[in-house]
Amino acid sequence: MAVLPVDLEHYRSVFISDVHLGTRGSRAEFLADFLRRVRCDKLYLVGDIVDGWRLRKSWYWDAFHDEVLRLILKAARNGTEVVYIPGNHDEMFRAWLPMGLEIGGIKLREDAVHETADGRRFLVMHGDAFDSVVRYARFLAILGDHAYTASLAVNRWVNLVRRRMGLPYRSLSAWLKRQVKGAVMAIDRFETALAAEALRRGVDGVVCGHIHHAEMREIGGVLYVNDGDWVESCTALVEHEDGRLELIDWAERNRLSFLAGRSTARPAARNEGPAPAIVPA
Ligand SMILES: [Mn+2]
Repeated sequence: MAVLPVDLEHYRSVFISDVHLGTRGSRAEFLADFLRRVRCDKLYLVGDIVDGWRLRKSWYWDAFHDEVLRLILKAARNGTEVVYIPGNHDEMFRAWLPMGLEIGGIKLREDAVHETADGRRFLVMHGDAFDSVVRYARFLAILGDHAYTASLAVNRWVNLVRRRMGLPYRSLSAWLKRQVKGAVMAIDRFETALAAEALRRGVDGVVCGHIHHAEMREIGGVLYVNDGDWVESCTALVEHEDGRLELIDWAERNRLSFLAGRSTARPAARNEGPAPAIVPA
């Protein structure tokens, strides 16, 4: 391994997903920071990197979105093996899978099997194929207690209005509580379904994304790993030289604030190039 400048980190492999480039929600500036400071032998893009659904409605693209693509292409050029596994938001690339397409050194794959340095085999897939088990709005699980607390206040107002209209009392907070519980159960079903798929394929674990919920835990004898997202959190899965897997929260580690106003400044040291080809006319 080459000696790196002090501020660069090297990993055997890196897994990221759910970046949703092309939407305002994408924390592309944080991901660009991550990609600038991390080097790896293998980079897995585990789906929903570009949000193609939004191509039909609104499209958001700034210099940081540009920077993310530029850094990924640069990594591929500099010897990182880049594997792109499309998700449901970038499913337009799935149509090209049978071609075995390779763009700018980036290999397009439906899924992959990654072998760690310590010999464990992991199925790598986005995970939306198991959507049927996720029936609840995922965000409710994240809101959790806050939603419940907020609902108590809303509940008072709703029922005040209902009483004035001569309608019977209805507990909104009880309804919300059921929804949150349902969402937590849905996440659990998703995780269990992916672990079962790993078991079915005879591998030691699974690495996926899709539900924006970073996690690493053993389920039924296999290791379930979700690399999280770059919208609600800034998480990546890394594999150390010895094969050890670790979830990294880039925002937390670097004290990057989600509350800080989104910088409109263009990233430094960036060459003004043509707009990316995927920007619609
Ligand atoms: Mn997805």
